[in-house]
Amino acid sequence: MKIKEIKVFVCCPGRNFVTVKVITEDGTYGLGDGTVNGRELAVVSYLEEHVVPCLIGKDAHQIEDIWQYLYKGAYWQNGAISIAAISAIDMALWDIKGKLAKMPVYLLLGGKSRKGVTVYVHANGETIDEVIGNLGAYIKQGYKAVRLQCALPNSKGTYGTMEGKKNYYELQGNRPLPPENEWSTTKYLNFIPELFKKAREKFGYEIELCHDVHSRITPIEAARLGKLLEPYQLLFLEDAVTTENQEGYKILREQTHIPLATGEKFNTLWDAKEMIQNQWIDYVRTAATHGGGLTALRRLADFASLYHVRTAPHGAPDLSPICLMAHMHFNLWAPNFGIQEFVGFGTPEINEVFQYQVEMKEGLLYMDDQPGLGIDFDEEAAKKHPYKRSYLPVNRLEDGTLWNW
Ligand code: CS2
Ligand code: MG
Repeated sequence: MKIKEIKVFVCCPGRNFVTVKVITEDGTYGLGDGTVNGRELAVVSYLEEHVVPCLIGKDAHQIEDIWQYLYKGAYWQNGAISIAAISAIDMALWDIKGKLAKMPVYLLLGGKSRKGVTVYVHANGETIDEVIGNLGAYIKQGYKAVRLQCALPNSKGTYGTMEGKKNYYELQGNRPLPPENEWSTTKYLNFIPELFKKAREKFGYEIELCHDVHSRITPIEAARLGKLLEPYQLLFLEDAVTTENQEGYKILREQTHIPLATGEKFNTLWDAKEMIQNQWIDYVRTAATHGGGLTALRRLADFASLYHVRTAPHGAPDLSPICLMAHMHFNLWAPNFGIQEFVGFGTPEINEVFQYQVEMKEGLLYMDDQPGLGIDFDEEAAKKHPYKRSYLPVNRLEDGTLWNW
């Protein structure tokens, strides 16, 4: 089944998304997500200038060979931009294969290992009381796991909070230059334990809680935070430390038994290898969009399963609904699936561009069986939301030092 055409779209229904549409000679098409937050046009250019010309005429069924061709064949093969491009093509080819086989992709992967996909949602706020109120609302809605993030008091913006915006899309979609956040590790370490103490006092220990440190502290500071949070029995502490120096997690592991999650910035299995085989982490967070698509995620899940590591795919607002649907199939299949990050059912603008159907029942996400990934993309609706340059924030210490955001 030859690839006849590949279209690349970047649209901004609240925030920018990069979408790939691979069309075969019989008109069957598949969709993939290639969004890299703040660098979207780099992925568009990589796809249009360097990937698309090589794929026209290739057999869409040859998913593995095309993956190897785009990875090994690129020579300069690693990095967020190139892997997002490969990921988008890979998701689209799996979508096509499912459509041609008239099967949902999870059946092609090996069938269901579970009835539904357990998710965690985001409760955030400018104050601890606001976060606790949002946590209570999610518990009432039936969610089983919630991530808590709170703005540092008197701070200039803190990762994971809304800064007064109505939703993540409004917050992320209009940053013509990188906003500057301010950070104090001391204030953070003195503040965050109180958030989880209050949450457990009010709601007990049945609700699963997690927290994203977002790589903003050092290994020994993270060890201190881990010990401070141990009494509150988190499901996991995410990105406690940046993963450039992976040995940093060894220090963490020796100091605290808090479960650790990382990997949303991993682009290949090799990025994850050392941390998984040394069992320095408990959950690997790599997403289909940033980790090489479903072809690569399968390999990562199988490798992780050798070391008691479970998957907890990244599901932030900058991953499109196509990535969510790819994860629905991956998460239904993966024997060592842990939990899926979920930031809600989109917005009217997003759902006008991306047509898909998931529903939440008792904390689990379900989808109906459709061939392929089970999502569509409205090109005309996308045209109504043109790309708008927008950046992630940068973070500075109070003395002005540039820091991890
Ligand atoms: C975060 C992301 O959801 C998460 O775990 O780390 O929101 C991350 O900040 C964004 O994906 C960056 O683009
Ligand atoms: Mg994160």
